[in-house]
Amino acid sequence: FESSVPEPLRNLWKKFAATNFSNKEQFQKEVVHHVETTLARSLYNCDDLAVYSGAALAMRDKLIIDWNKTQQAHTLADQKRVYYLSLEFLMGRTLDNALLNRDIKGYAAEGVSELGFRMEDLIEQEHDAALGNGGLGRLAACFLDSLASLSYPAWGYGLRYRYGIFKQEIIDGYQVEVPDYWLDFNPWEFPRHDITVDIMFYGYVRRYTEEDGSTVNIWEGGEVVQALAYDVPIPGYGTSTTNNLRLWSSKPSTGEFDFQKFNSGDYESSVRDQQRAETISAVLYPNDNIDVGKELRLKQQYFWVAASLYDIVRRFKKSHRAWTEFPHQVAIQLNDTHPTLAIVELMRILVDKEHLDWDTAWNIVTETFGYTNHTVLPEALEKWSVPLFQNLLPRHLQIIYDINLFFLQSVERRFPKDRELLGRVSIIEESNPQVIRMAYLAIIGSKKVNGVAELHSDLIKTTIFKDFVNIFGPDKFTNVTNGVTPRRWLHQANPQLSALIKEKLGSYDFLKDLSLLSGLEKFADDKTFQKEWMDIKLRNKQRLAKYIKDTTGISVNPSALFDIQVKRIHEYKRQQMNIFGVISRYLSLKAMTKEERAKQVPRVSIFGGKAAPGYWMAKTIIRLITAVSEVVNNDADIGDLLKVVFIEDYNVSKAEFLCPASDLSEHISTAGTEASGTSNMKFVLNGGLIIGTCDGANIEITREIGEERIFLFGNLAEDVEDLRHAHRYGKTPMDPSLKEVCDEIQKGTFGEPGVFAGLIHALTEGGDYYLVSDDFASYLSTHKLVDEAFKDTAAWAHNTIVAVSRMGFFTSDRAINEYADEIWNIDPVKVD
Ligand code: AZC
Repeated sequence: FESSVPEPLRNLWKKFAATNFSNKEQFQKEVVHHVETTLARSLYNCDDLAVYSGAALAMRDKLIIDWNKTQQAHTLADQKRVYYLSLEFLMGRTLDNALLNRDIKGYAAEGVSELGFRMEDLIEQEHDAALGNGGLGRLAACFLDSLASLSYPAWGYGLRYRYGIFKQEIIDGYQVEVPDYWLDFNPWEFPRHDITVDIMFYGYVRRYTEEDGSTVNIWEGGEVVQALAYDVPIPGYGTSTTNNLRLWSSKPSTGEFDFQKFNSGDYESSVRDQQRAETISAVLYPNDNIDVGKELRLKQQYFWVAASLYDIVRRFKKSHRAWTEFPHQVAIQLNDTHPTLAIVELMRILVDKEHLDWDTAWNIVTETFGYTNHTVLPEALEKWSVPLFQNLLPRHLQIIYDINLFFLQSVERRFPKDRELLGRVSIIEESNPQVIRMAYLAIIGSKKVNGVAELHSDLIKTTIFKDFVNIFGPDKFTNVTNGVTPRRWLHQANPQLSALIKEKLGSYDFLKDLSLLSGLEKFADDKTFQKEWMDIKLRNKQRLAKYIKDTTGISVNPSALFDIQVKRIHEYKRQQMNIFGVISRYLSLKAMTKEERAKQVPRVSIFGGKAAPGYWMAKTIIRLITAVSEVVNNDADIGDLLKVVFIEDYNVSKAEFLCPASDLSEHISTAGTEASGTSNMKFVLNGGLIIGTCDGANIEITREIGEERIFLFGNLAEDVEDLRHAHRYGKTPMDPSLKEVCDEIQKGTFGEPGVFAGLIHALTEGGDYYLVSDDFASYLSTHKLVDEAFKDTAAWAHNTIVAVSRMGFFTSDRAINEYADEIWNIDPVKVD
């Protein structure tokens, strides 16, 4: 270690080394101290928010000591590290998670209670850190938890958005977006005013010949913006390893103002320049699974990637190793194609700045990167217009052209007679304007490419990336099925269930080794255990019922079957099919006699999720759900037999109380469209069953828990193409039950039918691209099976217990170990 403190004086530092609380009294002291000093409040001027803040600051102090220890241990160990580059980290709240991961929630809760507050209320004060859209961002957050819990030397790199994903309000049944300004108080980050990087955009490339005859390219003359680091400690569970998530914030590089302009009286324009710089990290793009191709987004990507690589390279250079050692010290994982520019930027650093020859640089690069693909949806695959790129990143475009040239030359040597192949695999698509296919660049520049569930990884190999499997061979392509962290998604979200499992298994070891859940299976028929199990489910449903009552005014019966679909609203995820199914159920209930109705299983259909602000069809789906709920919930014939609820502003902290409260959750994407899904795992882990299609991780969940415990329905991925074809040629009559539903909508039962015309059109003239009609009959009949199954409480309890006992595979710890062994080649580092 380099230290500015001379040896003899270090003892004083050691004597006064920061310590932190390790029991209730010390914790209370820290809380009071922070409330009175950091927050300048007092006993007489104190509320939940102030005490939350005091507790959070106390916890932060504790984490930062471990964070320091961890960074020192990692530096000393001098082992290979992994850097996880993700534009999204959907972290949710931190206090509860940190207390649980450090196993001090017990005394902390007692401590605040003695101070006159309730830990549950304090936790509720925290703003979600919502720097992500959906699955991709939440996966990154689960991975950080696992990396730390498994003691891997790892860093996350992302952007510190001033505005996270918008908050959703429902006004008159429609989604309204409200900005999410979350930084007024964020105790979990540390600004690193000493860690800044200048990042350039625009400019031009100057080429000159050195004395030795070599050509050098210099990118210069552009606009410079500064990246400032903010560090967020990530505590592992059952270890003191506390990793770092580094988020970059953008600032003008010349300080606050351009003083020249300021002094000459051009005040407004100097402020404008400042705002222009700050705009880069201002807002998260609110699109899930769709690429919009805006210049500012490309700026965000380069800004973040360039700052992160500068940081990674700086750290590597401290070790004074040869450049060829780089891949032995550094693995970089690209979370989707958003950080693909890192491949190009590392080439630029190695060739233009470090003067390595192209081939040596390229070998280093292609040994360093891994690329994870999260979707096969064509509209989500990133493509950047060449003219836009040329203007913003002229040198990078040249490098991409060279990468492409050498790649195509090698392809031509191996497949000499296949001109079409060259066009198909070129990084540049010959459209007008030309575009850069980022996924192809990511594949060519990476050592390994992985999908996120078995079916998805097979699909990318046989469809969108087929040619690349031919070129590189199958070993470059692999699968790592997603997982979720059991710390947040079982222990934190469902403390009662976690405690019951602990009682049966003897310890909380299952939170570190989820396969230990298998020990539950032998209790699946134990009546007392079943009762305790179902009682917990009921309490979780009661809590949700209370929340629904408080927030929407709708009364739901906690003993009804709770049927939940929460995720981003997207046509491929088919919330429209769910609400059509609800309408169909409503119509059949209406047609029944009183006696028949009395035999039905009461249902609560719960929806939640955000629509991208520009996604009109998704917004129409929300409107249909709210319109149906207005009608059904107020129909006296129906009463408790059917209630429809839309939960406003679905986010991580809401997912935490929704997952434990489901009997049934819906994962009903058109087969072959949902790469994995991860909420399916969370719901089953919390003792719910699934209705789903043969898609994504549903298939592996079925393999693990047994097909008698999952309600699968619908067409298979392999049939989708033919079915779509049949629709295009008008050969598929609409399913009669669906026709009935459409007629009812068009009759105006749910309000002005014109509002929903787009939804109906998509099913008819639109060609039913998502095959709602094809799957509808099987969807409805499978829901009937669910109703039947739910009547047999003992069998239901048995099945949910067995299912939970077989969910060990779906921990993100397993996923991270697979990445570590098969892609990154990294080992854990013990932190004392
Ligand atoms: C999502 C997939 O849609 C989802 O199926 C998967 O579980 C999740 O990633 C994590 O792998 N994809 C995205 O959120 N976004 C993109 C661009 O794929």
